[in-house]
Amino acid sequence: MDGRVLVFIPAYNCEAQISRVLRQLETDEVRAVIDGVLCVDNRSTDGTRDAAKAGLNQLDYAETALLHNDDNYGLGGSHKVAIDFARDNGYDYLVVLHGDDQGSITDLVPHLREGRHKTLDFLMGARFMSGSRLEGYSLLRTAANHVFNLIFSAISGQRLHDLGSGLNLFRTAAFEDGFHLKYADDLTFNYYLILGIVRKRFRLDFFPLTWREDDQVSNAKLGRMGFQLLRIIGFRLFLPGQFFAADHRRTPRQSYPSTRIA
Ligand SMILES: Nc1nc2c(ncn2[C@@H]2O[C@H](COP(=O)(O)OP(=O)(O)O)[C@@H](O)[C@H]2O)c(=O)[nH]1
Ligand SMILES: [Mg+2]
Repeated sequence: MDGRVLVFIPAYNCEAQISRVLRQLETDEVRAVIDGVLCVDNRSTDGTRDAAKAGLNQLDYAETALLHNDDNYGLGGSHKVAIDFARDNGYDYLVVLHGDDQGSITDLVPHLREGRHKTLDFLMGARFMSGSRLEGYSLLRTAANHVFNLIFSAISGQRLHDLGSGLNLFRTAAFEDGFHLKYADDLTFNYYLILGIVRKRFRLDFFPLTWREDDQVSNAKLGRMGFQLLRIIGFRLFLPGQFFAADHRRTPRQSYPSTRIA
């Protein structure tokens, strides 16, 4: 197939949900637009690895892989592992689908079928645009997200409908110069990424998705994330040159080694 697509599933302590996420990939509809599946276990302390292995075994794809990070690299660090894997294994696009089953790949499938990604560098899922649906989100959380989206949009001069959902598509070649490598390795990685995408004038668009919160534990606590967002906004606004040159990681690393266990 022209333009090979890899689904990357970041997973950390989502034993209860990872099998459901992998089952999403079993249908013919999904298999028609996806070429390979990669699960990156970020040193889970529960049964995530075994559940992922069993779920991957049920899938019928040309390639499935399970990587175990050599250290806990966070969600951002796991993205860096997956981007390396996609590049090294000849995938042109990387779909990120969070391992805790809050989103559905079926929201992206029609866009892949239409080939919309081929005219873009980044096609990002959005929880806060016309057509999106939120299940189990508090009013406060939704309102806070809208406010931050508006601030980031004003800074960017471009409408941004989400700063970091758990279902996104990246063109692998966009990362060739390593612009993402110094972005934070934790849950804030996406905030840096979206600012980097705008700055580098990549072709970016959004699609609406349904996002649920039922049996998942949300680690992106509103207060802490709000504080981190304000820091990023201040830094980006007042010291833009330094912002894009700085290393935003708590633990700077030369590389992000992982071990293939399946
Ligand atoms: N919290 C957390 N999630 C990680 C980590 N590494 C990978 N993940 C995965 O990243 C995704 C998003 O994390 P989550 O805690 O659910 O954040 P939230 O949904 O934004 O509240 C989930 O699929 C996790 O399994 C990590 O070090 N910490
Ligand atoms: Mg989550």
